[in-house]
Order: sequence, then structure tokens, then C-alpha cells
Amino acid sequence: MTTRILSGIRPTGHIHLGNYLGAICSWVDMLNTIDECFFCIVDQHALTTAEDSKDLRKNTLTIAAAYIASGIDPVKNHIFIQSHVPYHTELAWYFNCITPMGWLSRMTQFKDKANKNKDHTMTGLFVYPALMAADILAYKATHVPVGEDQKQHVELTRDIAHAFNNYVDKQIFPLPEPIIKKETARIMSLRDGLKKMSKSDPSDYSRIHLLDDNETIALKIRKAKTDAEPISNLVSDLESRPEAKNLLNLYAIFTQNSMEKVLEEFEGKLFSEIKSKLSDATINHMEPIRLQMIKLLNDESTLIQHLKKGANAANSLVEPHMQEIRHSLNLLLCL
Ligand code: AQP
Repeated sequence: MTTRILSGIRPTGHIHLGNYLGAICSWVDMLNTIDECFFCIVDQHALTTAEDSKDLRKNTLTIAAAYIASGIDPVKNHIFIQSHVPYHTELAWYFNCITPMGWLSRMTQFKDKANKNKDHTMTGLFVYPALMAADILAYKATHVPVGEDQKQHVELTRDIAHAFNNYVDKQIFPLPEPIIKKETARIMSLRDGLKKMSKSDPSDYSRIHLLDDNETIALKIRKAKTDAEPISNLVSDLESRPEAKNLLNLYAIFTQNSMEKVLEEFEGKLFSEIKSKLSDATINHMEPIRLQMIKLLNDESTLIQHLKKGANAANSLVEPHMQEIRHSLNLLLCL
């Protein structure tokens, strides 16, 4: 069976280190082991939170630049915009018709986001996971690399695939596997080690943006919340120190060391020293990506050509799948 990845990012707010490490880096790691890779910029999902739609065009191009600058070759792989492939919303409708409301009500992201805006919770936010299932299953994707927060949605996608296959009594969809890399599964906020780093956090100091310059990165790390204790050499001691754990974990990722090695290096040291070394390691890793993103964003027409090529490939793959799906639903086909 052909192995195929489908994953994406919502073009909302500022793309940050959590999106980069939790999603994009695990995509890059898998490029050589998977037959076909499709990376989407899920602009229609951005519409589920109305405040995000005003900068949609700019954010869409920034995400495309981030994918390419991080190492996804747009010629060998397919980078495209969700709204350029209308089959996603068609398939989402079919899924809405076979997905119990109880399944969608259990989604923790829906509960969190709906709670923040109780008087203005729109239907789109509620059915978002059915559209995400369509994003993945339209391609018959076999693997979905995501951060930990999206695991529940990928599990729901498997349930929807299974329910649809049963409904039409045919194995149309494979059950896609979520791929979640332990060390980068959940990058935490720099202001609160119990909250994930997130685009919607009101504080810019909670996250490092991919377009932050070196001084801003250093400042955000200097201002990151910590505690007063020096570091011990026991990994288990970090369980009660979420902010320390997050910073040390970032250092371990950027220096490609184990947490044990990092604790050995910093045992007895104060946070001023740790933060200074973390700043250097982060800047070292992120600066070439930022510079490449800026270069790509300055050549918008080339970026748009890549996105058109990606949309053509996506539409060509999905079109016959949709015919099979419509046929399985007994829709009258006149083509
Ligand atoms: N903090 C994180 N750590 C690891 N992975 C993360 N991801 C997001 N935050 C972290 C992963 O990034 C991918 C794209 O996410 P998204 O933009 O589609 O939606 P999200 O998960 O809701 O991301 P944000 O940044 O938190 O946005 P808002 O604040 O708008 O909700 C996914 O694979 C996600 O797991």
C-alpha cells in the first residue's frame, strides 16, 4: 500500500515554535520514509475563529514560506491551500451526515474554544473535526504527524473512517495513524509551563514566533517564567517544575541531547546561564529559517506558483476518490 502523509496548520496569528517543533519538524523527519507527502494550509479552519480571518491572506503565505524554509521541498512534495481543493468541504458534508453529535461534543478543543466565547459559538467550530477528517481521508492518508493537542481529532478521524466504511459497506478509507514525537509533542508557553504554546494566547511573550528576530528571541527567553531553585541532575525533579522542564526540553531539542545530558551540563546552575545558552541554541537553529522565510515572502509570485502546483496535484489525487465516495453513497453520477 502507498504510504501517504497529510497534515496542516491553520493560518491564524503568528506561527510559533510549538507549530514548528510539534508539526513541521516531524513532517521533515518523515519525508524520506513516506511515498507521498501533502502539506496543507488549512485556511477554511481559520474561519472557525472569526477574529483570525482579517490577516488570512498574509498568514497563509507566511505558513507556506515556513514549510519551505523548514526543509519541505515544494517540488518533490505537495504544499497547497485547503480552499483550493473544494472536495474537502464536500466530503466534510458527507461526514456531517454520518457523525453523531455526541462524538463532536466530546472534543476538548471545541469545549475550550467554545468556553472562551460562549455567546458566539458558531456551527463551524463544532463541525471543525469533521472537516479535519475530510482533509485527511480525501487523500486516503495513512499517517498524520501532529502535536499532542490534535491526537483526539485524529482518533475521531479514524472513528469517522470506520463509521463511513460500515455505512457504505465497503473499505473506502484506511484508518490513518497519528504520528506524535514524544519530545516535541507539547511545547509549553514561556509564561505558564502548564499551558501549551499557542497562537491564540494574548501574550506575545508566551511564544517564539518563526519571524522573531534574534533580539526578540533573546528577550522572550530572558523574560520566560522560571523558579528560584538551581537545577538538580534528576529528571523526575522536573515534574513539579513545568517552566524549567519546558526550557530544558527546548535546549535538549536544539542541541540534540538527551534530558539526562542536559541536566548533567546544568546541574547546580542558575537560570541566567541556562537562558543565555538556550537563546544561543534557539537563535542558531531558527535564524536561517527566518532569513529564508523572509526571502520567500519577498518573492510572492514564486510562492503562489508552488501553491498552484500543490493544488493541482491535490485535486488530481482526490478527484477519483470523490467519484468512488459519491458512487458508494448512491448519488447519481452523470459524468
Ligand atoms: N504547543 C505546541 N506544541 C506542539 N505542537 C503544537 N501544535 C500547535 N501547538 C503546539 C501543532 O501544530 C499543528 C498546527 O496547529 P494548528 O494551527 O492547526 O492548530 P492548534 O493546534 O490549535 O495550534 P495553536 O498554535 O495552538 O493555534 P490556536 O491558538 O489558534 O488554537 C498541529 O499539529 C498541532 O498539534
